[in-house]
Amino acid sequence: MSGTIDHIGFALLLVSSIACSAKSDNGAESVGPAPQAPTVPIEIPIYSYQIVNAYPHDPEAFTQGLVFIDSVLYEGTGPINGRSGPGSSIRKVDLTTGEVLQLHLVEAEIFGEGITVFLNRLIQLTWKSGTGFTYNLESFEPLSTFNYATEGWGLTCDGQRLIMSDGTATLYFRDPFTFEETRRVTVTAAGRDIRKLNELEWVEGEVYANIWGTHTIARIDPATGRVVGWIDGTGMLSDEDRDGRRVDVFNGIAYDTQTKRLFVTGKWWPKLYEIKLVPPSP
Ligand SMILES: [Ca+2]
Repeated sequence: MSGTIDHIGFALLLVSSIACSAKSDNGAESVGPAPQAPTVPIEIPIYSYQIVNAYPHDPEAFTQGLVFIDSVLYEGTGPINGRSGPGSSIRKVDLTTGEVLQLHLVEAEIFGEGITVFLNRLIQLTWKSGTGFTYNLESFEPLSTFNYATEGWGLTCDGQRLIMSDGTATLYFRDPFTFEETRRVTVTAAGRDIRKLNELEWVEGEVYANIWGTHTIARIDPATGRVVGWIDGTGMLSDEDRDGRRVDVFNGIAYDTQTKRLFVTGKWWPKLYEIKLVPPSP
């Protein structure tokens, strides 16, 4: 979606057991026994990262979707100014140089959002138009459209199903041929809904999701919707790369299944990073 960085701290996402006193219906403090605590504490590991490689990234790209498949980086962008008007696109990008190798601009009134690839098609969501587009993966020739009732934010594919976010805490699973919804799941951490799920990536059986407005990626169990890990991307874009630049939120995750490389970037970021996750110290 559009907008500039707001400073929702990562701490807001660090959901842990919350101590609260029980209240009766009339608001009086209950003096009865405390609710049963879980027998196993809920601990969600927080991964940090190590930068393996830093590559140039088009600082005009308002990144909404990122996919790496068969050695090609595909990127979907929103309007150049991040709000409305022209510039939404799908593009093939040379990973190492950042050069845009192929570009398809969508109509100026369309706000491009997440993208994914299924078979020989690239699929693109739009923010508020309720319409998605499919393209020939090689030529970017438009093939068809489909409709949905929610906003469109992030999109990925597990090989059999499309998985979509709409800015809420819900992930929608859709048939990749008919685009019909087949199931949905609410994403939670320690029992609390995790909203503003944005760009998505299917990584080794989990869904990775940028949380809009934060430096955080959630690692989600697609079966239960539970967050099984956080990735704290704080500090990735250096002060030097931010200096004097217009940059927006951390957004864009791509995974190369062949080499197991993980790529991340952000809207208008001048860099795209290959990162390695660093588990928390025991
Ligand atoms: Ca992605």
